[in-house]
Amino acid sequence: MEVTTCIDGSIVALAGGVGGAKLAHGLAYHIEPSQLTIIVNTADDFEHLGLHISPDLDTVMYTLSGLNNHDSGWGLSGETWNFLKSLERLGGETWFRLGDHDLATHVERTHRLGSGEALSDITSDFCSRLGIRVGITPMSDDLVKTVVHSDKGSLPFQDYFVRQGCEPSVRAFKFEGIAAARLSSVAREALEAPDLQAIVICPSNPYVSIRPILDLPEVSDILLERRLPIVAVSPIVGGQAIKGPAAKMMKELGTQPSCHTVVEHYGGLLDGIVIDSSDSNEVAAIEASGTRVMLANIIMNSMSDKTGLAQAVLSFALNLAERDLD
Ligand code: FO1
Repeated sequence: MEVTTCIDGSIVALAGGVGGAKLAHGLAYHIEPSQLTIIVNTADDFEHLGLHISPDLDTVMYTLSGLNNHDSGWGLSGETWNFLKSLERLGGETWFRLGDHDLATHVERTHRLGSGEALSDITSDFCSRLGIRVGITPMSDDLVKTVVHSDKGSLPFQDYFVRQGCEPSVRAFKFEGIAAARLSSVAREALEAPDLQAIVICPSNPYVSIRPILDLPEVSDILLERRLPIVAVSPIVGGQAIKGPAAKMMKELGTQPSCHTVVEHYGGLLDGIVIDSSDSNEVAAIEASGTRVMLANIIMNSMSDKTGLAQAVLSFALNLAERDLD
């Protein structure tokens, strides 16, 4: 991975699945590998067919290693589905699609967890074996489980998201285990690093991908203590989610799908937000609430979209640091 921007210090990115992985991929292009840590949501991890699945960690890991499936965003490119077909023949559960190659990740991870290895150590070993040099770490080595409270009752996250295709109307989200969960040590070190320059909140779902990371008890303490620019990229463009159910969730939770709603969700945490140039009509209202806005092309279809957006986010964050936080 080529490093093109000279950043005098380290950067932490908070990420969920596909959108987060894309921006993280762009950031990795500009930052020395040892200076970038991506803290990934694990509240949508679950056990399936006896396997521990960490969907967001795998999406980030596959994307940064260039192995990801570009169409779906999750899983591996060139995947085959023999395991799933054979499972179906035996009457097994096939609603969660595990490809043959992807299966190896879950089997090996589950095996190592069973031998007592921590999820963060397994992740860092997988990353180095896949040639990834930036830090990718789960938010926690402790189990946190997202439960979706909906008009169809309380649902485990993957049941809501994949099995029911985000069809139920959401009322609230609970992150079981969050109060007792500790940050992974790699995540803690990155957030406490003396040379940390900025925290980037990737364009992931604010409710179910970023919120669990922010709700870890230690994270709120660290963010309050450190006077560092926190900059988000909107997952919403033109009132629609770039991918996934974020806009649908906003409506169901009684708000308008907009970049402003993203800022309000983060409740004063953000120093800046990057929104799409087509949403310039939102600038005044967001800035009136005290958050600086940068306009950019935030839809990432190509590698140059990813690196271009990452470059814009980094200069915005570093500029905010110089101007406001001295
Ligand atoms: N998402 C789907 O919509 N359907 C699937 O069958 C599916 C399988 C899957 C397998 C492994 C993996 O790592 C991710 C997978 N995802 C699937 C993605 C996924 O669960 C969600 O995108 C995230 O949890 C939300 O960030």
